[in-house]
Amino acid sequence: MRVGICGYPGSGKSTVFSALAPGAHSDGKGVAYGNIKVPDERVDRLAAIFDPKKSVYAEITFVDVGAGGRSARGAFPPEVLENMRNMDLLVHVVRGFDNPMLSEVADPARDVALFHDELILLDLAILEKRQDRWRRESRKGLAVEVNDRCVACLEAGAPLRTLELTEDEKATLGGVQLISRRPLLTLYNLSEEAWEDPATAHLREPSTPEDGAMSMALCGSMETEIAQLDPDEQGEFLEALGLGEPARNPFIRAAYQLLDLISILTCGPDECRAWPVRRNTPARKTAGKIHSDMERGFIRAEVYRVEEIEEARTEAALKKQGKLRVEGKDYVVQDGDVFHVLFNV
Ligand SMILES: Nc1nc2c(ncn2[C@@H]2O[C@H](COP(=O)(O)OP(=O)(O)O)[C@@H](O)[C@H]2O)c(=O)[nH]1
Ligand SMILES: [Mg+2]
Repeated sequence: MRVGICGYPGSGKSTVFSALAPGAHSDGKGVAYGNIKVPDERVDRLAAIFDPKKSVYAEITFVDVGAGGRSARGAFPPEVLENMRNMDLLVHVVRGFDNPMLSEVADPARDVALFHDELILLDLAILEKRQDRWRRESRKGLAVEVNDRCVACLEAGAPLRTLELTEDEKATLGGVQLISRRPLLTLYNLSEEAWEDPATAHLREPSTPEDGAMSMALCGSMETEIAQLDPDEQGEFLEALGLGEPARNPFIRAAYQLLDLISILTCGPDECRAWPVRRNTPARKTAGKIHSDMERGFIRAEVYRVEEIEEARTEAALKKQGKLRVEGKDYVVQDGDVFHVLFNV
């Protein structure tokens, strides 16, 4: 799962990125990668019971797609677009502070509208070309219908993520990389003054996801300071600022939600671990995320919940109580399932 941090030059992408993914690295082409561990108290609770050699949290890869130099406002250079197209989720960092390097004052609504229009026009250019070609060829069929519907959606000013498509309809768009279909997290990067200003309350409150999009806010400069502190200092600092947690936590939760991810857990004497899985993934495919042999040789899965092992203390006791559920390959795994795969290769 790759989350792309994008936005106009000087909006604070690099700042936000380093605050959220400390220890990130760059590929030397101006693109930075970093993995963020997803905080998950269920891993800690399992570790308290199994006392494993290590605990491993689920990770998501974040990519600073770069701004590709000081481009004209409202136009991303091709190499940045290419990066953006390869992401599973786009995070649009919106400038909510006055940047002395830029002549324009901060205007989050303006940048959100520009970005929105830019994505729509990019997709429209691709789909109109297809439409023209297929009309010339008098082509008919589902692909043509879907393409026409997409064009109509974009012409009405709506991004493609708002268009509901069946699996068959989606398949007709197979290789076409449409950027407005990607889920979108709008991240308002506010100055400290703006952060404290009651007038920005509507930006700060994380919105409920709708049509694959949501928004939240952070204060990039404050988060950078927080990220540089030791864990215990962080707690004090957050408290002094009236923050319950660093912005990276709600940020990761938002990304998880928009990517439609859940976590399943595995445990044993070696490790207790959380694994990100797309919602509605069947057991056998889930097993393949852990190891390809487990998918190939899948026999069955044994499943229980964290609170059940906390009560029973051992898996043997769980089994005796009949709480170790046996599930087949088509069982749809649920968030927080502790999952053991029995397999044979
Ligand atoms: N006041 C303030 N300045 C910020 C904030 N975030 C970034 N900046 C500054 O804005 C400038 C551009 O930030 P940068 O992260 O390089 O932007 P990018 O071009 O989008 O990667 C830098 O001088 C940052 O120090 C913020 O939240 N508040
Ligand atoms: Mg940058």
